Amino acid sequence: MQAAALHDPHPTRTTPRTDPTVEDPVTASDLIVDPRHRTDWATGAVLGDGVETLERRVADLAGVFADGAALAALDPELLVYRTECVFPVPDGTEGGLFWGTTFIQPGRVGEEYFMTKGHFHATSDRAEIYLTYAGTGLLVLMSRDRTCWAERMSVGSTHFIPAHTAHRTVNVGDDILAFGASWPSDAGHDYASIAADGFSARVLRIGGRPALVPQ
Ligand code: M6P
Ligand code: ZN
Repeated sequence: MQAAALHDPHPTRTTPRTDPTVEDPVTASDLIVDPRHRTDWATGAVLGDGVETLERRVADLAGVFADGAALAALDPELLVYRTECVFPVPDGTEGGLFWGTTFIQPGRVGEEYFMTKGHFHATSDRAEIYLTYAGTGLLVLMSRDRTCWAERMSVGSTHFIPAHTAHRTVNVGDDILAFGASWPSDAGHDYASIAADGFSARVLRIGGRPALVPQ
């Protein structure tokens, strides 16, 4: 068929054409191909070509939690969170998207729940979307005037992170918190602002329950 030879939508494909877990109800055609990635809705695991993983352990998180002594008492190798992400275009590309899943372990540093470092976007006017696959958490948001608030995360909760808004996720449950994220490929991560000034509130266990506590 001539048309198929003219257009390969996935010229760099390395995965098999047929996913054995999915019944194919579609007529065989070179113009209809399998997706390059799949997400396991139960766990958030991202499967497919070129998924990049990143791990953040206790040793990587100095200065992030309020109680430095409690952090120092933990095994430096203890995993706090990790990501499985897809970067289909080079970092910094205007008009592209990145996506992936973040998995935060259950746990605390003193009375502060395990959480991500958190960041503004380096290109500050870029937004982001989150979608929870598993667990319970809080998405802590902070505007440039340092107003802090949080949204509850549970399976299916979907969150719009506006431009110019720092974001950090906190696992307040007893199981892994897994959430998907997608953000513009020219957003970048500004960790320095958070390292310098922090968020204006922290999620602490008070009376056995999580509370957003102004600092
Ligand atoms: C989400 C996205 C990523 C981010 C990750 C971990 O998946 O927002 O961009 O890297 O969470 O958060 P952080 O980079 O703040 O540690
Ligand atoms: Zn972001």
